[in-house]
Amino acid sequence: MDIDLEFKNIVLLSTYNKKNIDALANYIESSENSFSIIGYSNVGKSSLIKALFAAKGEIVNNLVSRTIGTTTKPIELDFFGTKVTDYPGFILETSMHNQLTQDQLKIMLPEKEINVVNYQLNEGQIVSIGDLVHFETTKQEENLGYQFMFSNEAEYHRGKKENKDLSEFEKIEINPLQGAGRQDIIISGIGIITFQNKGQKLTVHLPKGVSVSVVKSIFK
Ligand SMILES: Nc1nc2c(ncn2[C@@H]2O[C@H](COP(=O)(O)OP(=O)(O)O)[C@@H](O)[C@H]2O)c(=O)[nH]1
Ligand SMILES: [Mg+2]
Repeated sequence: MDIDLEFKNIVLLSTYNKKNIDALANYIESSENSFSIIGYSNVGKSSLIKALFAAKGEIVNNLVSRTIGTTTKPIELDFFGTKVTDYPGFILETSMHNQLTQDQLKIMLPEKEINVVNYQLNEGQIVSIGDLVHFETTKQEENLGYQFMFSNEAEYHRGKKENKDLSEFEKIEINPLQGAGRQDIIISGIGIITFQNKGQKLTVHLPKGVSVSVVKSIFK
């Protein structure tokens, strides 16, 4: 589905740090329009609505949860005379989210700012994250480090590839962007692995159907 949307008035918000929440609450309250809160699952749509009400001294319960799919149908709310609708989130078909049990989601969806985990990897070694993502590289001339950004609760293991049964997983060869430089491997819905492109071959093994993309690193 193609939707021709134009962005106007982009405002950065933080529900937890209360950044710009009061201003948005005032804007919505005094507007003649109605408002739809839309976006991917678990990005904080319902929390935002809760914070907007809180900014006006009202408590709304039962909107927010860590589990995906809490908001299952649009919920229309009356924000002091303005209609505000909380929508269910979108989940990409190829997101890891679709593969995880509720218990795994609790571990793999970050609650806090992520601590970057650094590993040097030699050929024949594999780094596994939460037994969901398995990452390996071929021999490289320099000793390169790889940075892993996943939930702080995720368990990491580094071990020999031959000790690992990867038959249940789909093997994906990473195609780096042309040229050297720092690049990010984005594993849909769950995390990022950052690397320096030195011509080494990189492979990830993922549950079947999860997509991977490579972008110029968004990190400095
Ligand atoms: N760190 C952080 N977590 C947030 C923030 N807003 C929401 N969350 C958490 O993200 C999870 C999903 O929030 P929710 O509002 O239900 O997302 P929704 O699926 O988009 O409606 C919950 O565990 C929230 O506590 C925020 O500003 N900062
Ligand atoms: Mg919600």
